[in-house]
Amino acid sequence: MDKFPTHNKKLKEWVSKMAKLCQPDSIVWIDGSDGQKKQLEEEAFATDEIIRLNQEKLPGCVLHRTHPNDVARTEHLTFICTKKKHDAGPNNNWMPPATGYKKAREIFKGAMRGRTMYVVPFSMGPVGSEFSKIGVELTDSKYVVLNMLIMTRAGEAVLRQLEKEDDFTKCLHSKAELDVNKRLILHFPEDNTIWSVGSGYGGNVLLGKKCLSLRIASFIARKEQWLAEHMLIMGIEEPNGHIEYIAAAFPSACGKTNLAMLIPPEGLKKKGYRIWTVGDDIAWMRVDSDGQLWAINPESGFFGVAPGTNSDSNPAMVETIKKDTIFTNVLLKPDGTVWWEGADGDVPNEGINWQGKPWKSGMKDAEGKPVLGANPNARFTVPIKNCPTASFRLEQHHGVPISAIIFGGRRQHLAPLVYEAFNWQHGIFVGATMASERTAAQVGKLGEVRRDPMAMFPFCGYNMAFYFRHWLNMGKKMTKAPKIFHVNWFRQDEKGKFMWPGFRENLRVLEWVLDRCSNKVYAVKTPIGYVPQPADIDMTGLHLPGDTLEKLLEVHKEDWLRELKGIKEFFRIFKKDLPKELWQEYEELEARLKSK
Ligand code: OXD
Ligand code: MN
Repeated sequence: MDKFPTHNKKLKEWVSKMAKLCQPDSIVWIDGSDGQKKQLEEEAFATDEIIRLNQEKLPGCVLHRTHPNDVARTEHLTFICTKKKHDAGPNNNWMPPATGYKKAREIFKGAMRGRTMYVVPFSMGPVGSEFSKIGVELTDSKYVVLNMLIMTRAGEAVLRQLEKEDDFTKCLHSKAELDVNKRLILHFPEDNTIWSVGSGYGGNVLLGKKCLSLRIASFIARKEQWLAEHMLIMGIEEPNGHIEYIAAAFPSACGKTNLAMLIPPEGLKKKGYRIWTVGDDIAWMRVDSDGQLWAINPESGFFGVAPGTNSDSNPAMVETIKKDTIFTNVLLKPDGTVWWEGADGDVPNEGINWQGKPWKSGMKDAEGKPVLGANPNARFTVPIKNCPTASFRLEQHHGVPISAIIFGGRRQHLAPLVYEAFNWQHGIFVGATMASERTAAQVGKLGEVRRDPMAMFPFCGYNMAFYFRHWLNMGKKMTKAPKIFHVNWFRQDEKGKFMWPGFRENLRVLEWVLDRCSNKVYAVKTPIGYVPQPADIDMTGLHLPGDTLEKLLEVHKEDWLRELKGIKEFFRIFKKDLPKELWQEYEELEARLKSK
């Protein structure tokens, strides 16, 4: 057995036990040094696990391709293993812990033979902050180690912290055979343990992200009275230097990353706003002694979707990924740079596509469908500190105070551009009834509504009815709770055209949100909440035809009455567990919609 660079008995025993199960040829402890990272990269280049990109044009950048059957999170293979099924709730796949361990043990047994087991001690949040949680991931993938070194604070400093505190999430990962039939992503919140086997895709294997920071953390957060949320965090600096911070939850692929680092539109530039990015995916929030909600981003990197990222949709990200980036499943160009559908510049004539096959622009498959250069879920992994809008408070142990919480979804007609909840309890109802409609880009019935409360439906590590109760309770702990809003960037006109340009123009809506937080503007009371008066949205430099803005803000009672049916159906899946306050909000909304 290799030497242990730790005195932590629990850690030593666990690593030994897992090594006995997986039988790696050797064990390497990750110290977080540049030298060790370089060595890992060299080894991975030698086996083509990663490919070195053009170092003049993309310094420090590499490319990785995952197995073609392993390109996204596999929710149907993701389980919460609690003793009681009721604790996992109707929102999760469930297995008893003993069954989960048994099934996965079969796959883990000997899975690391001929491989190295890397021990990655990592901290979610600044090392030593009261907000932070420690995990240790054991993995046989160099790609995972290299990603963890970006996405988390990993290495020596965390081991030192583990000499002071004993508590850590035990994360075990093996690629095993990358066989979809032998793939499981198991969470054991009662044991603070995650076992992931048979996958090499980020969301399934970077265990600090969705698995620890959302599923396990949400379970812990309920016990410890804080919130672990699928939210971006951004600061909006006014010309006088004052910065207000907001947290916002949107379902996956609704533009959180773009919003978190937006560059003000031309028309608003003269006002002197600056955006500071704290995080693009996850927020951990606590009530402090001042009665306010304070947030940190537990991650230290972005794991963003490449397709569609360009100088229009996200100029700050285009800058960010010019160096030190791991690209996954994008097109490799002949000059050793990369491309994806919706990237800047011309479509390249040729390259090697995400499956490692020769590719030519305009190529069609046997059925006449376009062959993509990049996988639609192709990603980049990059340190937040590369981002020109990175907040100077990223390393502050205390985080940032949150003035507003924004929920959002993708609704073609129903929801207006923005509205404000009447109060905390009503805001929880707004979050709990969040939904998105399927677009042509997704498999399934067009326009079908998928409920995704607080954007946490795939990530809440326990019964979501208890989660709603927890949110309601958190409101009572605050003397100055954030105001809650809902936005919809995706309303369409009769012809199916988006009415709002989105992207950087969204700052106009955030400006109204902040004005409401500081009681600067009046709003119109409607049955669903407070809606802006059109004149209060600054439209300088943005011309929308005719009465588009008025239309974007309209509340159609008939549509909302229809929506109530969907809400009722959804609430019913939680049976008696659903907090009565949410039914009360439902009834009050119905009454408001039915009154003249
Ligand atoms: C997601 C992600 O799927 O952030 O939500 O990757
Ligand atoms: Mn996400």
